Amino acid sequence: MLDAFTKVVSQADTRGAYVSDSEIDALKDMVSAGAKRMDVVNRITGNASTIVANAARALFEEQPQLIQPGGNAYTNRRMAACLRDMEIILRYVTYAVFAGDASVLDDRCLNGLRETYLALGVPGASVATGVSKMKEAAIAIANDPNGVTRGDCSSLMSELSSYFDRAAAAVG
Ligand code: PEB
Repeated sequence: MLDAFTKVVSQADTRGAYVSDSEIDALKDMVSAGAKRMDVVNRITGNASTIVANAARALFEEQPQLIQPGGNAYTNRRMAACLRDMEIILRYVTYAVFAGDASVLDDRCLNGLRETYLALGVPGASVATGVSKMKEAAIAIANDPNGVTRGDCSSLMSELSSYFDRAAAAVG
């Protein structure tokens, strides 16, 4: 598992070179914007069950066959597994934001997930739709200017968004 720092070191090592000035500058920017990053993690973590529940509700409204007899979220057991899966994916997205790097999400959550869903007969495209719904909700919560010092969070929001897109693409 890498974070933004270990990734720069490992890439420099592969090149057999010193860490470059531009890489150091990029990491300096990341450190100076660290409070924003922690706020994003904190807000998503603190609202995780709302994000998951609303995204699942929206998914089932759009794809009611999932909760009808024979559907992949029919019976409490499958519904619980579905909500749990969404929560796991959201949690790994917060880890990636925290580390400033997607590797923890890739290696520990997404790797083999498509194959798992195929084997279980769970429709990956529906999971991907659920993930995009969590993305919208998480961005709305993380990007809310109220209650925090206002600043430019655009690059952090596109980073956050890229982790959800990565998760959706891995299963969809
Ligand atoms: C991935 N999901 C399920 C299982 C596993 C995962 C390994 C099988 C074991 C079990 O049932 O617990 N586990 C999960 C994950 C990680 C992990 C992400 C990452 C580290 O370790 N059903 C739907 C929706 C979708 C869904 C489309 C959005 O209708 C999910 C939620 N996942 C779903 C369902 C099951 C499941 C299991 C229904 C149960 C399938 C079954 O037993 O029939």
